[in-house]
Amino acid sequence: MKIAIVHGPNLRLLGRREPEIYGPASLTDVNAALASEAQALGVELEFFQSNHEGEILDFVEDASNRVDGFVVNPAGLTHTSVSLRDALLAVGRPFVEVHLSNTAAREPFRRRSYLADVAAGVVLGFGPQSYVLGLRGLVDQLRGANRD
Ligand code: CA2
Repeated sequence: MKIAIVHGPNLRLLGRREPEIYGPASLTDVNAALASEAQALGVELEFFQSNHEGEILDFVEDASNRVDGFVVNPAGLTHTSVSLRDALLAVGRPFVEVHLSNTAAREPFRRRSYLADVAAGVVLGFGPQSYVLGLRGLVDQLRGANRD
């Protein structure tokens, strides 16, 4: 099983700016935590980060031919991007939306997500662990562990 991890705009700044909101871990640290969890789960990962919406849409389309699902932190695109929603729906692979911060407890505009209602699940507010929990949930679901 292979899962793509998608980091949206500005997430490469992690650990270097606004640690009071996003914590001290860098994007490399987040990816290392995911790689370790993936090894324990016996799944393969592919990582992608871009500051450009179109590049993310192209990646989702291309990667959908080789991955079983996506763990996505859409960053600011969460609150704006009908196109990312359309791309994720179009490729027909399950995805989990994850956020480092608890977006429900921040500015009102961060409460709206264009992706949450079509996601397999959403994890908010646990820092890098949000990604790890999202990966676990997605893999469980793909393996059928959550079927009624
Ligand atoms: O909490 C999250 O993971 C967010 O997706 C982060 C986005 C924000 O727009 C969402 O509302 C919630 C911001 C990503 C920018 O990342 C930075 C990291 C460090 C310093 C500055 C920006």
